[in-house]
Amino acid sequence: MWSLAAGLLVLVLLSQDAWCALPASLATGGACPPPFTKIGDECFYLSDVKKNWNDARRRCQDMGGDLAVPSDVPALDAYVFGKVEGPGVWIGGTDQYNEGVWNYINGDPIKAQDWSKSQPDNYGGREGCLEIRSYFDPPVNDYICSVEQHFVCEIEISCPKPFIGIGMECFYLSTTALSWNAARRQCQQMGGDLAVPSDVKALDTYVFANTKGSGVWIGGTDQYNEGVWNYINGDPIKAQDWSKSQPDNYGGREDCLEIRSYFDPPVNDYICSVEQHYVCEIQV
Ligand SMILES: [Ca+2]
Ligand SMILES: [Ca+2]
Ligand SMILES: [Ca+2]
Ligand SMILES: [Ca+2]
Repeated sequence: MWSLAAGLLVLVLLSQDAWCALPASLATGGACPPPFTKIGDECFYLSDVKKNWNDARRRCQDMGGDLAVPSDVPALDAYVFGKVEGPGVWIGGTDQYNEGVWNYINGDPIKAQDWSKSQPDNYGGREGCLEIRSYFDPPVNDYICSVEQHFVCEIEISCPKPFIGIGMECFYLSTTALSWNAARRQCQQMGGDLAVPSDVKALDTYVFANTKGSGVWIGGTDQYNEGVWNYINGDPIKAQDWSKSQPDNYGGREDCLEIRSYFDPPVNDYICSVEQHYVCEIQV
């Protein structure tokens, strides 16, 4: 009985708090999960099939996303109509439940400058769904929901607290200082590991805006194989991320990977036993 109650409590806590969705900022880099493509700082998928607006929305939701809410309509328009002829492609807006009230499906307003001239016009009294139209400029138009046409889905990643999204990755910057090995154990206890950032510069910007330390551990070491540097998941460390003349194994005793606030690029090998802040990453 106790375990059932505890389990329910955990479920309640998780659903209320720990797993609340944090939209990731893609502004500084990161990849989108396939088959989504990064456009600007968002992840979109242009369908290869045609569906009416409601079925299109369900298809996007089945993929873990929803119909697109583009922050940059002209950029999405350029992408879409480089791939399909159109003429119309569904995106995420509708007034079918509240005639004449237009917003994106997430509640965001539709920018006045994105609407095509004299749209939305609810033409024929039966246009309830949002599309971009190839020969309209600006391209946003209200159109007949039942028409089957291509559509654009969008996905956002969510990071479990206390992780935050940078690009398509979820990181946690520690509030305490530990040696590299202790830091790694701590990250693993949180369900992750030390960070393997796909965009070191983006992580660097975030980290040194949020900590005063000069060095911060990330996930790489040559302590088991001197001079052989990779991230702990086996990924190579990009040459352009290493600070000038690093790794230098200074004093013959630098075996752990850090980013350093006053190095640019920031990646450096440093003394594993030094206690400093660290960045964990969790896979989602
Ligand atoms: Ca309408
Ligand atoms: Ca219209
Ligand atoms: Ca070394
Ligand atoms: Ca060094």
